Amino acid sequence: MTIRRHLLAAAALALLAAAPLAQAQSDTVKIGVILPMTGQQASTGRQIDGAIKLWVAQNGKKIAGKNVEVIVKDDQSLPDQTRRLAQELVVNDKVVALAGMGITPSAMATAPIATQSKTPLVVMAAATSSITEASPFIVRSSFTLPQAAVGIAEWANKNGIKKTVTLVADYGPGFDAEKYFADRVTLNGGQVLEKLRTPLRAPDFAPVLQKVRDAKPDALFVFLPSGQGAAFMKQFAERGLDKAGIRLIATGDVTDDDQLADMGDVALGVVNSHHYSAAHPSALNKKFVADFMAMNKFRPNFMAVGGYDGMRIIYKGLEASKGAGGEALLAAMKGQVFESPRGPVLIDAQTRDIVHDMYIRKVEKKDGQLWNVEFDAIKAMKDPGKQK
Ligand code: VNL
Repeated sequence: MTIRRHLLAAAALALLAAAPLAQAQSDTVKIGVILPMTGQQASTGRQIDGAIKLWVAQNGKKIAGKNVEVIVKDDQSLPDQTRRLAQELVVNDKVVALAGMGITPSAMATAPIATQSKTPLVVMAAATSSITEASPFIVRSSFTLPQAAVGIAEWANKNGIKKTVTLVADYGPGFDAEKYFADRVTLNGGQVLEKLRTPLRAPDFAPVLQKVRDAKPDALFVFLPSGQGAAFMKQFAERGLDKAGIRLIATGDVTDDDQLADMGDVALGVVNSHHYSAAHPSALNKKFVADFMAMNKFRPNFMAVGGYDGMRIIYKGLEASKGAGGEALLAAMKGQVFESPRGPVLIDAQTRDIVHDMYIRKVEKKDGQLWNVEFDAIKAMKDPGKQK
């Protein structure tokens, strides 16, 4: 009995203590960002975190008269952690929006929390097509693998590449890349000799590269998540596949701007497709790259742009909703049209997915540095994964 009374008193005290706090908090809108700041996908976390800092420095911490607070949590790209952190951010911190999501399994683990709590979740990195279908509260600022894979498949068909082998990371975005590349090249008369996969965690490229060598395709198509490109390129060169006349084509995840400088000349001439290049020749992008590098001391990649644009979607959404979350914020995120450092962008109101230009690029050296130089584009591309 005494214990019970004691507990009740403690609970009442806690509530009392929370009341003025809750009031003070109503002047603050919180945004909860979950990123892999450590572990295998740390480069993605570092890029998005750098972009968020830049966005806040440029756009301030006040929206509709309220203070904005961005809370960044590290999930080490472990989906159980992502889910736990999302729950804490919603229940304890009362965030109006969730954001981040370095890999597809993290986004999938968080989707039910977004739905149940009616909290908009802005996916800034993960890129499996089906993510936006996992919750009506998900909005995507990154891209989709079907968008990237179809772009390079069409280029291959038009450029005399007949026989291909595919190599992808063995999970959601890899399955999308493999399927949409293979479907498109075969539709246009090309051939896929073999479909190879490597594990997301600690991949070993040696055995699959031997299989590629034996299959003797005209080209190898590769998708690997951001951060694995440099290790892959090194092995591709060490095993002499470039010398064996096997052309390398890829999604831009592999020729990641963040790692391109470390890849060396093996990357030269690699044709790939993606939605963002640090060399995109617009005034807005030049300013974005210069400001990002001045602040963070490294080159922004496509992950940084997903983070930057995701903040734009949240900020403009909150301006329209006057700081409210839930359905009001979600509605204000849908249908946004704006110029991104990547080019023109639309958040499709129906699918909540991103519509943008998909560029065909070639790795070239300029002023001693490697860049993805855009030379063609498929304009205003919707996610082919949604057009079933
Ligand atoms: C994903 C897709 C992750 C593309 C990536 O890098 C990437 C994903 C971490 O959906 O998990 O480049």
